[in-house]
Amino acid sequence: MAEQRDTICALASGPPPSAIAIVRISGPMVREICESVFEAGLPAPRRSVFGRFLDVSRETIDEGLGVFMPGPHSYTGEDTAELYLHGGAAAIDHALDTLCAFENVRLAEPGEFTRRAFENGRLDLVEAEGVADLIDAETRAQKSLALDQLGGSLSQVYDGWRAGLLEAMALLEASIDFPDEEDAPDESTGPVAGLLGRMAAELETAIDDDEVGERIRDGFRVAIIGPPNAGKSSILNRLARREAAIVSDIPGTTRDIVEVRLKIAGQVVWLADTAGLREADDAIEAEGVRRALERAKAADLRIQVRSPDTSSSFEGAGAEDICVYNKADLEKSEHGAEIIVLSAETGAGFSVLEEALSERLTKLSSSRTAPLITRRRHREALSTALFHVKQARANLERGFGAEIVSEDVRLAAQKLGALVGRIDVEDILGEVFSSFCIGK
Ligand SMILES: Nc1nc2c(ncn2[C@@H]2O[C@H](COP(=O)(O)OP(=O)(O)OP(=O)(O)O)[C@@H](O)[C@H]2O)c(=O)[nH]1
Ligand SMILES: [Mg+2]
Repeated sequence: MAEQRDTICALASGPPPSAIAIVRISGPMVREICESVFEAGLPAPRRSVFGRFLDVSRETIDEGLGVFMPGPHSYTGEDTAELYLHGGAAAIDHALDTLCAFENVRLAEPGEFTRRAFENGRLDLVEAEGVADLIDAETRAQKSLALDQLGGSLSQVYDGWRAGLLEAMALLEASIDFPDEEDAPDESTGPVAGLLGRMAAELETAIDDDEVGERIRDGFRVAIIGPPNAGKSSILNRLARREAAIVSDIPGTTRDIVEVRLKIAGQVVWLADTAGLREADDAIEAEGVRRALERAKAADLRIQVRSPDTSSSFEGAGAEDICVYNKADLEKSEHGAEIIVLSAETGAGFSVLEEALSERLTKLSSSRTAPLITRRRHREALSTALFHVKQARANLERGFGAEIVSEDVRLAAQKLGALVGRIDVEDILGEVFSSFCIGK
């Protein structure tokens, strides 16, 4: 007989003290535990019952609601129970000590409940990542992206591509099985070429997405850039509403990149202050300038700053950059409508700058429609799959045999399968679930 699986338990709600604490249990011992710990015995499935929770010596742990959810229709797919206690440390400890005293019961590892849900087919790997993202979500945009992913819309797209590749493989197999029939290869490679062409185009479109999904999940990168002393650090501080960067009248004050995390237009934004751009004499400043240029290049959006003590030309600014002319309190000057005139000293013009930032971020975040790629793991798997699809197409065009063509199609399908967690997943499971919190 197979060894009995451990039953796991954990505090599933936030750290104490809290109004209510939820202790969660999953595994084969759940029925026995409920019969013993719930004073009124095992409750009817999925009905919450109020009563006392008792330890082995029949001492009261606490009173509260208890729920029993039999597998396979539970979160983990196993028998599961939840105890709603008062959220104090003593009650929680007493409950967990009591549970762990049962045979084969132990505290859960991080993400272990969701890992069991995956292993029992309740969630695929991409949906499980959606659970983690939903717990981490701070903005509505992140939440709706995570809910989409948890609901399976991303998995459906990936599975759809995999199905197309399996179809191509079946067609190729057919041509291997009938090598003598003159017309068999043509009959099958025609549709295969079409299928692979469509697949390559779809994968390419998905990958070439300006990484909008990752930006919504991890934050958009905005860089403040311009010559020394223009007031870049002062602008960062005012937008961040705190003195995050050092401000001084000495040109070349900022060397390292100073980054603050903000929420603008419902999006997470990493706003970076950078070293003033000039031909630097000393090596440290030169390194600062190099980093500034690198960050500006990697940014999703740039704020170009000029002021009366710098050249007023916005030469080098891109069409998408926000151009601001700072220190307007010092000098009245005429500028085109596309330039935002402001003063980091008085705060004048900042509402216009914040409005412009909101508008650009809204445009960036809505430039693609769901489902969006949300993680590097997905992007890498899709890129590898695309590589193999292209390789298969090329081999087909060169007139290579179906066995050779089919090998690349198989590798592409395998990559998509592993992405969703259908095959060959052991090595990535640890990576996916280790970032979860205990009790999830
Ligand atoms: N009058 C006035 N002074 C400003 C304004 N913004 C910044 N300053 C001053 O200009 C000087 C330079 O400001 P910083 O914010 O350090 O400029 P920076 O662009 O970060 O300079 P570097 O880090 O050297 O590249 C400081 O003395 C600020 O107090 C403004 O709007 N009006
Ligand atoms: Mg500075």
